[in-house]
Amino acid sequence: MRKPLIAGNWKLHKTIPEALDLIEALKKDLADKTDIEIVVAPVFTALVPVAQAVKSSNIALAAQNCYCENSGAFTGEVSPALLKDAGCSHVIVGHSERRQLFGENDELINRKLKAVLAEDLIPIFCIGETLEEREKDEMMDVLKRQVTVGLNGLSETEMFKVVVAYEPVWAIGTGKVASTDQAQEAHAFVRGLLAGLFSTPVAEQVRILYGGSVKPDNVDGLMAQTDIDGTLVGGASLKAADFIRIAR
Ligand code: G2H
Repeated sequence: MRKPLIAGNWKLHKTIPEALDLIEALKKDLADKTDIEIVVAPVFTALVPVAQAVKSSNIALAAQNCYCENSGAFTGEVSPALLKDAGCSHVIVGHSERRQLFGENDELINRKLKAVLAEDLIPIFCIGETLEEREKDEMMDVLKRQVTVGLNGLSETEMFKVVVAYEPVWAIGTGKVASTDQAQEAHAFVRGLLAGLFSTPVAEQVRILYGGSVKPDNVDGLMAQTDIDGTLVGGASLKAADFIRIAR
């Protein structure tokens, strides 16, 4: 019922020529893959050339971040309108690296989500607890706060467009993937939150991706879980062979 989505978050990696090499490899080997949605998120400077390269392919383009205003005196920021102009259809919002390294809080992330939706772009809304929060048994409180504040004020129609990504911070780039049970438990909890905050149809239709050290050798177990609808892949999305295997 929910079409799986696999997104590659290239983070701060790849020059334009490197990005184009990777995208050519993905286009070649994933052209027949129409039963899933494939999204890649290059650095800002590679968005326009990659947008040209994925035109008429089954690969969609995401930005890794944006600001919550479309124009004005906001030195160094990029807006949803400009990302759309560059060829993006998706934007990652609230990634834990933005939250932890750049001080983004739930309120700012909520404003960004609304700005992305106002441009008819699809937000990939990231949530997840830190190791300290998990060890203090606060995982559910943290996820509840992130979901409640992050999605505050969104209409049900807007919610159908949102993609949620659960990324436990302790599993990001560490090689420590959440067990399939841990991931399923968190995804089911988030789906329950969506039902309570919005409606059963929203909870049933919104895709919840798992992210955090997803690799070719752990993706099958994750994807077998009822509430895991795809993956947000960092490190393993930088190598064509790994990302292709994960997508397949
Ligand atoms: C989590 C993930 C992609 P990685 O940040 O968003 O990265 O797969 O390297 O843990």
